[in-house]
Amino acid sequence: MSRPFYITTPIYYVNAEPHLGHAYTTIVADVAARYHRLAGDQVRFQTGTDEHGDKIAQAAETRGVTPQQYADDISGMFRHLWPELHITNDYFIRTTDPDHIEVVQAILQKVFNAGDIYKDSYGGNYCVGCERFLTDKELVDGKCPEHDQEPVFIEEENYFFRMSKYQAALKEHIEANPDFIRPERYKNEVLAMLSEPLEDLCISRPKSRLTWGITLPFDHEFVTYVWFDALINYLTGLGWPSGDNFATFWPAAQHLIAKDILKPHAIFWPTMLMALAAAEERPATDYLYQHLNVHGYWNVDQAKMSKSLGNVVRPLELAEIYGVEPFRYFVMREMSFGLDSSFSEELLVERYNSDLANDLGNLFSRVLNMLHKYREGKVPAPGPEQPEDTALNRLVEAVAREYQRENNQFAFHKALASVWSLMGAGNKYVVANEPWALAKDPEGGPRLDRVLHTLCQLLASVAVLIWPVMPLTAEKMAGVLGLGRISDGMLASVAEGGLLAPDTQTHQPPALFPRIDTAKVKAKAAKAEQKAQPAKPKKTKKQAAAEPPAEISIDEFAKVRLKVATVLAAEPVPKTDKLMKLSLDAGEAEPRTVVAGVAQHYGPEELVGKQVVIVANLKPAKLRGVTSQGMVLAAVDGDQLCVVTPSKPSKPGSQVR
Ligand code: ME8
Repeated sequence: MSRPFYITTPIYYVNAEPHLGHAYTTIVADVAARYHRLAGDQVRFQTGTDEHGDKIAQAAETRGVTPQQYADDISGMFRHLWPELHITNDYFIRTTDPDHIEVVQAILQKVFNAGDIYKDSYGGNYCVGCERFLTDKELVDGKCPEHDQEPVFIEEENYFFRMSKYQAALKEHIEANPDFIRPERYKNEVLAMLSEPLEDLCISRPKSRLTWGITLPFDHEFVTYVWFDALINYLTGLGWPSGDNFATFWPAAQHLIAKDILKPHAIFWPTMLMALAAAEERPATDYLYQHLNVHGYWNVDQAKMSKSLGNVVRPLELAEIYGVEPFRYFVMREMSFGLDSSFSEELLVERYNSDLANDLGNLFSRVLNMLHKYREGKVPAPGPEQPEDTALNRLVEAVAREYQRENNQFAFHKALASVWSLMGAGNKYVVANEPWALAKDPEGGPRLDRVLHTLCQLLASVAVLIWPVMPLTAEKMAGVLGLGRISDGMLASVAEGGLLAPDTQTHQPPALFPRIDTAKVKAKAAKAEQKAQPAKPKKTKKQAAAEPPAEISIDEFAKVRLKVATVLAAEPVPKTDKLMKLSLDAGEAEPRTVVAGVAQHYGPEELVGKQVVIVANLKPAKLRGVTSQGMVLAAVDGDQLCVVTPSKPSKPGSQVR
């Protein structure tokens, strides 16, 4: 029977370009969607972008464009990235879509009319990064631990959602439905949050402070809080409050997020849904989602991915070098769903060579080459069955069951490990049965038929099972095996066995995953970098400095991000007499370190407190073991050097144009 399945990703903020983290979540959602299609379920998969709020308004201002222009630009990057990664979302939502604005206002009005939204005055610590007020308990050393930033104290009149009213009911629901939030560690985290009294949620911002948001329908002086706006996207995309999609898919809703946004999804959202149900005089279960699936964080080479560290992993760059499918396979196999994982290109290459080139690629070409050599590429009718054939067939059935069990619980890494156990078993079976010896044995014909038949069936099963993760590879395998297209609902046939009819004509196998020569990859990357920067005739440093620069266009100049920064600390870099290590406040979440060649012209005490102008988007570089994240501008007159400073004190982070 076809069951509905609705899967969503977070809608991503448009204040940053898509990176590995966004790609991972969206690939997981895609694998879940494809897996359910393969299982014959009726699937809807939604992703999109979150476009209102302080963060976006600030990012747009830094770029000197309107928030809408800015949002259009970055939202477009997300929208266009997904097909490149073979993502098959059915819908892409933007919180600036007119229908979404209408839905948010309608829900606000309903909850307000029911008395669950009220006006009050509130003072609290607001973190711009989180876009919410933080409780004292959440602060670590007075800072937001997520953004390592001191919150700003804000006191003002605002509207509040009576979240506390639903605390007990939510706790009860989670306890009665242990897989409402999964894996379990996150359920426990949420129950721990709920063991303390919940405060009501501030859900508005006065327009005097923020205009980039949805106006409250009952008070036009305010816009709604970004989370109240964003979470509702999951309903808007289905056409709430009516229509077929809403009726079919909302009862089967599952959300997918990383641990960073657990609280909004596990506490704000279900209590909002309970309030909506109460306003409509319906049971809460009519509105509560089925599961919240929470994954861990990707770190890069053991560190948190961040722009300032310059270690942001761009999915398309990897996909271009290694192929989209190996990239999808790697992230799905490498990360244990729910736990953090560390990304490195070396690990990707290792997995590619061992799992894809060796295990899968070799077994595939080995079996098909034998089939062509001994049976003209035709799948033979099976000869009599022996215990080891039965054992291998049983293993395929068992793997198909385990695969479903693990995938249904979002343990995709386990499902893949289980499929890969078939490759090991297949190879062992080849070695044990020695088809090459059977081919020489005049009596070996029926046994060889059985062995080749069993191996072909195994490969056909593998092709179907890997389809959600590597659809093109799966289709290629299916084409070569004469299985035809892999279609919705095909999963059931794997457990039943016999995907290939006797006499099916197969084709010569292509090399599915040619081994990667790591040295070649490095050379290719270096070449690509060279290509990106047109070769210039080599000049001595002096020549270069003496020559006037060629003309540049305004667009080229616009690529250089110049900012005002205040020197927080300065110290000479050991073992050099020119370099000074500066810690700068450039109006960002964390201070920046910049190494400047000013030590012969300034003492540290002359620099601390001074304002300087920096090139903020210069690629980080290591100077004498210190990573420098930018460059300080200075006027050079012969041997004299003086740093450039704004003529009036300016806010750190101000753009210099
Ligand atoms: O929070 N590892 O948007 P966002 C794994 N707009 N996943 C990561 C990651 C990492 N290092 N970094 C980001 C928002 N992600 C809100 C959501 S939903 C109603 C509103 C992924 O752009 C992961 O899915 O900050 C995480 O939850 C999400 O990006 C946060 O995206």
